[in-house]
Amino acid sequence: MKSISEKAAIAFIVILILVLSILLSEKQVEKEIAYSNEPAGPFEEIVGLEIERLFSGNDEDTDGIDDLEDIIQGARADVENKSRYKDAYYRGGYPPEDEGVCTDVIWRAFRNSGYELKELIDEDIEKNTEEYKRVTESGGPDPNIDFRRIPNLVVFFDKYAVRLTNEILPGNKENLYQWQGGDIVVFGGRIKHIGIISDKRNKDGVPYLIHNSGPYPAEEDSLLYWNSISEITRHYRWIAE
Ligand SMILES: [Ca+2]
Repeated sequence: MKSISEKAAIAFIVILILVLSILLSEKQVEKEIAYSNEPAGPFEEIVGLEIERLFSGNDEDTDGIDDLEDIIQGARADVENKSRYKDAYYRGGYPPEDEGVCTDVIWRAFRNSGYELKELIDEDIEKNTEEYKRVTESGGPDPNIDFRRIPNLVVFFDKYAVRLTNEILPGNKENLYQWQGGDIVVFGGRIKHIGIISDKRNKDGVPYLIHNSGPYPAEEDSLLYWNSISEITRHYRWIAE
């Protein structure tokens, strides 16, 4: 049988252990709170890749805005206009303002920059019909639709625009500098498609795509996605001579 002093000593030790464990657990909570309240250091911030902007150096419609910027704004206007995707043939060539397909984003963007793409393409087709396989295969020029067909745009831009890399390397400044707002991109794989490159970029520096793949035109971070489903076969820049 333990004496009273022994019982008191055991009770004291038990209480001491309890007090110490409570103090230690409070210290741990304090430490965790302090850790979670720590401000993010400079290395934890997500900073987008800065890519220098490039311009054409030409202002065709003399509105004080560079051609490439005008092309972006014209494509963006089609997005804001919510032109419903509708693939149809129109007498006179131009679809109504509230309708369009991917190629309609292109001539609308160019019109905003001071270039009437339909006239330029129709004129070239008239002079050099044999160069346009899509035209010869359909029995000859048809100004009602020729400027809205991707194969014809490719022949035209191959001749009159600057061809650039089709490769996109996320995070690679040198590569992404070659992708500038106002450029034109053609997807020639499984799904034939065309769009305008935006001046807006994701955090890896990959530019957004302004295009109409239905139901409405959009400006979105989908350049790599589109390249994965229908590879890029052309990348152009319109530099007026
Ligand atoms: Ca301009």
